[in-house]
Order: sequence, then C-alpha cells, then structure tokens
Amino acid sequence: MLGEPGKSHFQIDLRRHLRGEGVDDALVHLICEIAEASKYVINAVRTGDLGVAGTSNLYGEEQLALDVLSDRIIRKRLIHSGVVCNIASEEMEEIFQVRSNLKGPYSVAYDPLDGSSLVDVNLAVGTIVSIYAGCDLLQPGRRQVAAMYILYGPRVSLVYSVGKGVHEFTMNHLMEFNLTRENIIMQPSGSIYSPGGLRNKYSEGDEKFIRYLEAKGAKLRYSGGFVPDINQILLKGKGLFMYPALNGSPNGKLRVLFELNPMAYLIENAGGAASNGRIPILDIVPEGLDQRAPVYIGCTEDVERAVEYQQEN
Ligand code: AHM
Ligand code: MG
Repeated sequence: MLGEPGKSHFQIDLRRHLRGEGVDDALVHLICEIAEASKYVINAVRTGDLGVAGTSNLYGEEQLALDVLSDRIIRKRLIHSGVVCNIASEEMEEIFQVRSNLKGPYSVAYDPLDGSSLVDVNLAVGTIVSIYAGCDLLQPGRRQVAAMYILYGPRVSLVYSVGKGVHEFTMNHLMEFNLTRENIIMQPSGSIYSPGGLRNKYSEGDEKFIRYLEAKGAKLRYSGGFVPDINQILLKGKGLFMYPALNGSPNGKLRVLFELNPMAYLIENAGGAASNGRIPILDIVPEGLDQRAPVYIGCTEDVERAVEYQQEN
C-alpha cells in the first residue's frame, strides 16, 4: 500500500502505483497507454462537434460520432503499445488482430465511450476496459488480469484493479492521474439503487425485488450511464445496479465482454458481487463478442437478495 489514510496522495501517479503493486512492465505500459488515450477521448468529448458519423462539418470534413472517434483513439494506442495481441471493441464487429504482435502478452476488450448518447445532454460517460493475458478474449471474466474504467464527469477519474484492491486516480490540471482513493471497499448492504431498463417489462421477481429495496429505504440513483452509476455505487460503497432481463429482451442490454466483466471484476475486488441472477457474471463462459446478460451488481447482500427473488419466481 502506497497511500496512507488521511494523507494527501497527490504525489502518487498511476505508473508509480502500478509499479508499487508489483505489476509487470508490459501491463504497466498497457494501462498507462490507455490512460494516455483517455486524455484525447476527454478532449473529444469536451470540445468535439456533436456530429453524426458519416456527415460533414462546416468545412466539408467527415465528422465522426464521438464513440467512433474514441474507438479509433484507443485502438491506435493499443496497436502501437507493442504489448497487445488481440483487440475487441464494442464498436467493432470482429476481433482485431495486431499483426505486428501476434503473440503479444495481453489482449484487450473495451467499450470506448459507454453511454455516448448522454453527451448530447451533457451527462457523464466513460471508457470501460478488460485485460486478459495472452490472445484469447473469449474467456470467463474471472481470468481477467486487470480491469479499469475512466469516467468523464465534472472531473476525470480512473479506477483500476489488477486483482489486489481497487484504486481511484483523478486527473489534475496537467492531465496526470494521481491517486485519490486506495483499496476501495464496499459495505455488505447498500442504500442506493440504479435500476436500468423499463420497469413495466420487469419480471415478477424483479418487481418484488424493487419493492423490497424501496421498503428498506434505498434511494433511487440512476443516470443512464453505466460508468457513473457503477462509480457512485463503488465509491459510496453501498448500492446496487441492475439491468435485468426484460420482457422481449431475456438477456437485458449490457454486454458481457465490454461492460459486465470489467465492472464485475472491479466490484468483486472491492468486496461486492455481480450475478446474472443465476451465476456470478465472472463465471459466464462467453460464446460471442456481443453476448449480453442480465446483471445485478453491487453490495453482496443486495445481490444475493436479487438472486433469491429470481429463483423464487
Ligand atoms: P451503450 O453501450 O450503447 O452506450 O449502452 C450502454 C448504456 C449504459 O451506459 C446504461 O447503463 C444503459 O445503456 C442504459 O440503457 P437504456 O437507457 O437504453 O435502458
Ligand atoms: Mg456500452
């Protein structure tokens, strides 16, 4: 542990922290490259045209939607990192093989700009990243060697885990990420809840679960952005996010590879839990890149209760 409780952490930057955790050089490099890429993504989010992909701007240049632009920014960085074998992105239909590095030590699945439609209404969005050793991306999330997200809100923050605790860094005026919270821990039971999807399409079990949460006095906290919603639950240490199966969408909305696995890894490493209503998210064996699953993620007791309501109904 590098930070001391109650003391200012602003001298500890991301690279130093990773090294202090004993992370190997290639993974330190990879995580720092993604952090570098996020500086360009936040610049695009803050100042870019809110254009639609395929249209032209005033000067006749092709405009890229922010999610497409963010994808290119991150992919380019990964390709040139020299340590990446395969890349999967929510914006790409197929796995991208880095030809110059067919045996690279790591592979990365990422959602470059989750919740990108929220930029139009100036709400927070984020990048979500999942990292595996070797070239196989279709593995259960439990085999991730690292996961992280970058939240583009009023401030930019980065939360990562390499399986030894969960740590938050905040971008300073020089665009450096400095440690702000180390070893984030979740409480067993929560007092906020973020329910995604249409409630009139919830199953009976989910409806009863929501009534249970309301009866226990949980407050509704839902922004419609997975990254800020999870960030709130993780940092406050008490809450639950769900995007359940809906009538007509039995697998919910969120994707296992790009959204659920990395968040489940972070939440489990902070002492929380994540389930699809039957098994832990991290034990799902993915069959395809765009596989989706229902999700209940957050404080352990709340997730257990959600699973009970599923099984009873
Ligand atoms: P996206 O990957 O297309 O941006 O969708 C993911 C987002 C999440 O951020 C959020 O939790 C969820 O979709 C909300 O979906 P909806 O408002 O459609 O129910
Ligand atoms: Mg997404």
